[in-house]
Amino acid sequence: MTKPAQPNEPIVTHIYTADPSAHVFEGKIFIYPSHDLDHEKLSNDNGDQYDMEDYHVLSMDDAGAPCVDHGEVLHLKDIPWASQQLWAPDAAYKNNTYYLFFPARDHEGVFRIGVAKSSSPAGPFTPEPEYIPGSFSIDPAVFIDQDDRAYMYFGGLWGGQLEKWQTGTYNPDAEGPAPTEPALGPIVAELSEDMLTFKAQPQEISIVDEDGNLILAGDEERRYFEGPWVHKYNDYYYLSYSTGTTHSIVYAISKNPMGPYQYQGKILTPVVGWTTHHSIVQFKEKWYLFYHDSSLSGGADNKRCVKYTELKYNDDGTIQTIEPYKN
Ligand code: FUB
Repeated sequence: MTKPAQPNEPIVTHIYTADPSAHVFEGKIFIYPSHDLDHEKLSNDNGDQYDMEDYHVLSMDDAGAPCVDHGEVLHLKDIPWASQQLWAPDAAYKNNTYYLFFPARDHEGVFRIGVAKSSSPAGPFTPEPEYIPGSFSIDPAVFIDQDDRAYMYFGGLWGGQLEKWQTGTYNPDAEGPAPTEPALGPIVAELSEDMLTFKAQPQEISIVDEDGNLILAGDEERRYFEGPWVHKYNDYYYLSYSTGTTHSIVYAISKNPMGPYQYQGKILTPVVGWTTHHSIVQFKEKWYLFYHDSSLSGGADNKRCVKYTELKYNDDGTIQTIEPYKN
């Protein structure tokens, strides 16, 4: 790939990519996306059409530089505990090691979260033989705080099975809360020093409105659906996520990484395709939103492409809403 990666354009076009987790490692922007396959699968609310089998790592020397594909860095066949669907991953650096965190269905069809290790941000990654004990659902995002404590945020409704874990154990028949009940929040767990296990039982994060009331399940413009991401700006933790059925990326802030978080507003308006999924990263004084849409495939929900654009804050710390198709 030699063409510069322009804002709001696919950063690569030779493969379909989605769910970008961007980080600055070794002075470059590294992107850890899902790798969508060019196949026609039954499309349903369970997410069967997202039947991915491997991960590629991408990198850019700078915003606007060509995007390099470092090739396949991990394949389903090499993960002993996983049976299918390698969904949205994330990466982190600690202990002189790069960690790739990823969800997949285990051999019982239950989503779990695994970890793989590498000495390079570009992989290849070697998976641990078992998933992280006590992990469940999808979309891991790992945030390492200034004090070096690492937190994993995760969880997604519907195909991501979050509603099936409300009692703490997996119930395949469980439904989500009624529209007038509090929505399910994302889950957070602090990671152990070696990044391979949870330090304590995962706990649900509360997201409240401007009056301190929990956001309700029927409030689909604001309630949590999937794709959490946490970053820090001016001593506040920003939790951003997808609203799923209403297709926006929104955010909430807190003084504590475990919450509660107070809802603030919209970061990204709906994109082409059903899913929306993002990450936020600072690089050389500027902030960037990495996101995906389905424009490269002409709108196929399961054939997406990663894009990026600059993200701007107002003086009061709020984030300016991005409308990706408006100049
Ligand atoms: O890519 C599969 C799933 O679609 C992700 O895990 C979700 O966040 C959604 O983007």
